[in-house]
Amino acid sequence: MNASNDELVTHAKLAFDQAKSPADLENAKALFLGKTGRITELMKGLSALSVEEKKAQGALINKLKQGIEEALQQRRLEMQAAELDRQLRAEALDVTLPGRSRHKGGLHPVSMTMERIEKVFASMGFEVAQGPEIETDWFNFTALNTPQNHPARSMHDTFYVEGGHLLRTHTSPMQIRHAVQHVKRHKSLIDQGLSMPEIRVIAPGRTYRVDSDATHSPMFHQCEGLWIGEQVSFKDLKVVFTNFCKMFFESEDLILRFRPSFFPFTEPSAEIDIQFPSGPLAGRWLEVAGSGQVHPNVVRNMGLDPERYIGFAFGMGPDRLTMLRYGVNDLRLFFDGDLRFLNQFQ
Ligand code: 2NL
Repeated sequence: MNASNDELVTHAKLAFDQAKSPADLENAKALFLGKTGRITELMKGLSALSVEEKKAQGALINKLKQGIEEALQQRRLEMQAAELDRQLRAEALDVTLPGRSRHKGGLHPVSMTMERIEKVFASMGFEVAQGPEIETDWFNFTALNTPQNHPARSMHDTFYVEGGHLLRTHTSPMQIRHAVQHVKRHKSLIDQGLSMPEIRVIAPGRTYRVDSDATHSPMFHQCEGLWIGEQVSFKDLKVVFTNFCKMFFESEDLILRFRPSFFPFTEPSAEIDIQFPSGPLAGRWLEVAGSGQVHPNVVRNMGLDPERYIGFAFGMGPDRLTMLRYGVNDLRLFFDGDLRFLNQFQ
């Protein structure tokens, strides 16, 4: 044993301190404690010594080994502490920073109109139908008495998808589906010749047409209504729709006009116009809906006898109603998603 051996622990400490990572440290450890490390070399040297000297030197080497192992362990702990410190710093929160504000969401103005329409019609006993936006030719056109050669069925007017399906061009298919279900549900009553409960439903939702300008969007909204029974007349249509307009526009001060028109699914048919005698919209007739007595062919396609069941239907555009209610002049503003516009309705 000589001076350089005495300094072995100091050298090891230095090497361990210089290690920058746990991998470095393992390499440094091998230099001293590994198979060909300094301590092992010293051990090998013992074999040439006498028993007495082996004992003395062996004890010394063990002490060196212990010293090196302690230095190693100390450095390991140091590294762990440094790593923990680094992690804590990386994850540290500066609690003095201002918080991130959360933007409050809100309903789209057209959704507000849809909810308003649903509420008003619910107050008059109407259910709300649901149904698919991708429809069959039968539910969208054929069941609604729209002939094969009708322009609404052309490629220029309707979005066709694969498999003979199409994007619904109105919400009427939901009402046909609803009516068919209703008739199924009451089949035993009907088969016995008894009176079926009336169908009273509205169908709000998205609809699609090949059309795009300041007043037409390829996707737009519609809300239709249907009332079928044995005594339902045009007078009921007038009452229901007048009530609706007064409740929707929150005004008793408006007049309605039913102007003769044509739709394949109703006969007779009428456009419904309203006029406000006062206020910002005063003096102009505003088209708000199409309507009519449900065509006998359509009643038959619901599974009902048109000699016994009769009723009315109407269809309106919630996008346009929203424009009227809030004085918006470009339909496209509803679908651009510009928050400067949308936030004004919150
Ligand atoms: C319009 C025209 C209308 C209907 C929709 C309808 C639905 C069934 C049976 C018969 Cl299930 N008719 N819907 C009737 C007349 C007019 O809408 O211009 N809407 C904006």
